Amino acid sequence: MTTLRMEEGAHAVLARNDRGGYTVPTDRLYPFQWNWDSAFVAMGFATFDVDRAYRELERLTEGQWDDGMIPHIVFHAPSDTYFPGPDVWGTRHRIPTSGITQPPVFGMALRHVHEAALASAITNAETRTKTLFQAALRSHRWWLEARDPDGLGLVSILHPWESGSDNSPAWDDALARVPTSTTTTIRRKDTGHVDASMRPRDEDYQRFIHLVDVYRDCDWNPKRQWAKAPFKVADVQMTAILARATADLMHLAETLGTEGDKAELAQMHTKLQDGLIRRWRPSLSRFLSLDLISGNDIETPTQAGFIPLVAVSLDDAQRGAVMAEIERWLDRMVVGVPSAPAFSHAFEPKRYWRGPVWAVINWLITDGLRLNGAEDLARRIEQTTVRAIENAGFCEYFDPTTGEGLGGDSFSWTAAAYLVLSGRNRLVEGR
Ligand code: 9WN
Repeated sequence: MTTLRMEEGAHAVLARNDRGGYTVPTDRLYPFQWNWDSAFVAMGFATFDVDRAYRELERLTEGQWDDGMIPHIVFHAPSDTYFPGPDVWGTRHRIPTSGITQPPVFGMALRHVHEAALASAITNAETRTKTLFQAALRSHRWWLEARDPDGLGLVSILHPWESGSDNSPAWDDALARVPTSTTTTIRRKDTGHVDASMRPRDEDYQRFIHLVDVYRDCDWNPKRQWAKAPFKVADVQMTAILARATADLMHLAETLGTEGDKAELAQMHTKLQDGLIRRWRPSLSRFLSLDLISGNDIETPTQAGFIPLVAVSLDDAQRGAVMAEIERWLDRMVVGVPSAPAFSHAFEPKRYWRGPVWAVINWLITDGLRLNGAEDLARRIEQTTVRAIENAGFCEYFDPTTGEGLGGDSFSWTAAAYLVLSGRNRLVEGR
């Protein structure tokens, strides 16, 4: 299919998943607004409809809590095709939301949308960006206060769903400590939409819901949750996204923020960068997350180890080592970067976050490679990602060994990734 037809297809996916100013990740499997999905989707919209891109972010902030947290799901309208729904979360915001969060791609998206607005000269852009900038700043403050109370310069997840890489082998040891008992009755819906062999196991769901039960019993109070959390991981992927988003807010603050905003953001940024730099492990050529309950480094190889490239400048030795390591992960793969490498004992090429490739993860990794001067490798990864989508369609994720499309189909963030990544490569190739 030609790039033009594919772009039309991507627009059609976004139109089909539009529920009135916000986009569901895909019909039925994920029938609400998800936090980081919407941030990527806003960047996709920005390639052809800047007003709609703003709407996506604005509708997400309808779910923002008074303490600044932007929840991982906003339940704008009821649906019975997903578990756990609002009744399980039992939160008390103006509109129903989940009680946990997701990677703060929001700030990255805001800069992207704002720049697209400047290029297309739409009206009210500055006012809209300023309002969203304040929402982002409040959410970043929440991150540092609620999720780095000890000042490590690393923010923690209290639930694997917060990472966005729910079923990652990186969480296996930490999650194994979480009991499987639940007070909530588990009624999975996901395996009615997607083959169970691609999804987390029942035992994982029991632990996921145990955590929800614990935090609901804390009334979703951040301090009580921090004290009670049976799962607490200082995550380098989350911290890197927060640091990158902070840098993007700093950029916006140059023209739209106060001196106070600028100073506050600069302080956050330095703290997060310092925290990340301390997580580099030369012997593994990756950055490692830290299990705050056991005190151990999480050495299990996953894509998260490369995400800090979006936020830190590597020295020459680090850059060479990371590039060689990514090449090793790409070896014999039809499409990379896999979420776990084929040489890992945990590798399952079709199961959620245990091997498959996500287009949005490649978007982050290639941004990071570019920021660190690895243009050729970035372009190669982007091109294989674009080709995988052209061959298999706008699937949720891809088997790295075959390129087969898996999970949900007509997926919003894959459509957004296509629009952004194919656009970049067209510019390079002059297609
Ligand atoms: C739980 C929506 C979301 C993504 C996550 C992905 C998956 C949900 C689930 O779908 O998570 O949040 O029920 O499996 O892991 O990254 O945001 O697309």
